[in-house]
Amino acid sequence: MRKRVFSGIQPTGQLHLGVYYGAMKNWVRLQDTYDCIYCIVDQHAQTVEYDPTVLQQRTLEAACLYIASGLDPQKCILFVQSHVKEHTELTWYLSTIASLGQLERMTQFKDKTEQHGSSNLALLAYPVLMAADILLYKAAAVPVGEDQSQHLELTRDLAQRFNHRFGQVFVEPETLLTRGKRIIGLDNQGKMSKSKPEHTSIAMVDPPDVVWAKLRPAVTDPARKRRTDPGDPNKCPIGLLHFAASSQQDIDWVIKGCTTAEIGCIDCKKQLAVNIEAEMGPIRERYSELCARPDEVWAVLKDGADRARAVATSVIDEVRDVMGIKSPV
Ligand code: AQP
Repeated sequence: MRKRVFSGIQPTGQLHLGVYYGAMKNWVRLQDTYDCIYCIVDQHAQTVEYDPTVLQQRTLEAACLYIASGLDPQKCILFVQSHVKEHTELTWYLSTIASLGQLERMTQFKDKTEQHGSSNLALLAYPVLMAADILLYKAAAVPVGEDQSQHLELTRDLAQRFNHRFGQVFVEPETLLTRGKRIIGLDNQGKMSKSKPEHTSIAMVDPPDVVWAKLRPAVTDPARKRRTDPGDPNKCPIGLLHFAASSQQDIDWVIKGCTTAEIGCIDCKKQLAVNIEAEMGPIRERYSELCARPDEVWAVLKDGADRARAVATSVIDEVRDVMGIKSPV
C-alpha cells in the first residue's frame, strides 16, 4: 500500500513562488509515488479579516492553479476543506487535548496577531484545524514550507497525546521540505507572503513584464554595495530563488559568479527571470484555460470531496468510538 500524503494552501491571496517552490512543486512530484490528498483550506482563510465575496473566487483560482501546475485529479484527490465537515468535527475533538499555552506560543499566531492588531479564537485554533486536516487522513507525510514546521510538530504532539489518552488511532506525520523551503520576499525582509505588499512577491501568474518590474529593483545581499563586492547567494532573495527555480548548471554559475563578483546582481536577476518564465509560462497558459471553464473545475472538486469524505468518515467513526461518542443508529 502507498503511503499517504496530505497538504493544503489557503486561498487568501495570489499564490506566489514561495508557495509553488516551497510546497506545490513537490506535491506534483509526490503524486506518482504516494497516495496524495491536496486541499484548498478555505476555513483557514477565515481566521483573519477577509472578504466573503472574494473567498469563493480565490478558492476556484487556487484549484485552477493546482491543476495547471500538474496535479492530476486521476492521480490524487483535490478538494475544498469546507466540503468535508469532518475537518471541523475533528478540530473540536482535538481541541479537548490541545494545550492553550502551546497554541499561544505558535510563531504564526504571534505574527498574525501583531500584523492584524487583534486575534480571535479561530486564529489561536488554526494549528488544531491544521492537525485535524492531516490526522483525519492518517497522512504519513506532509509536504510544506519551513514556516509550517512548528505546526507539524504540534500535529505530532496532538497525535501522540490522543493515542496515549484514547488508544492508537492516528499516525504521526513527517514533514517533507524542499530546496525552496523558505523563499524570501523581494525586500529581503522575511518569507515571501501573500499578506505582504505585492511588490515583495512574484505571483505564479505574473506575466514576464510584471516579473521583471518586480525583480529589477529587488533587494540583494547587502554585502554587494558595489559591482566588485563579492556576495553570498544564501543571503539574497534572488540567490535563494535560483536555488529553487534554476538548473544545477545555473545554480553553479550563480554561486561562483556571486561569491567572486564575476557577475553582477542584474545578470543574476535576468537569468532568474528567464528561468521563472520557462517554468511558469505554460502553467499560466493552462491556468487561463481552466479559469474559463469554472463548472468543470468545481466538478473536479466535488468528486474530490466525495472521495476524501469516504476516508474521513471512517476515521471519524474510529475517533468517536474511542472517545465515547455514540454515532446515531
Ligand atoms: N515563502 C515561502 N517559502 C516556502 N514555502 C512557503 N509557503 C508559503 N510561503 C512560503 C508554503 O506554502 C504552503 C501554503 O501556504 P499557506 O497558503 O497555507 O499559508 P502561509 O504559509 O501562511 O503563506 P503566506 O503566503 O504567508 O499566506 P498568508 O499571508 O495568507 O498567511 C505552505 O506549505 C507553506 O509552508
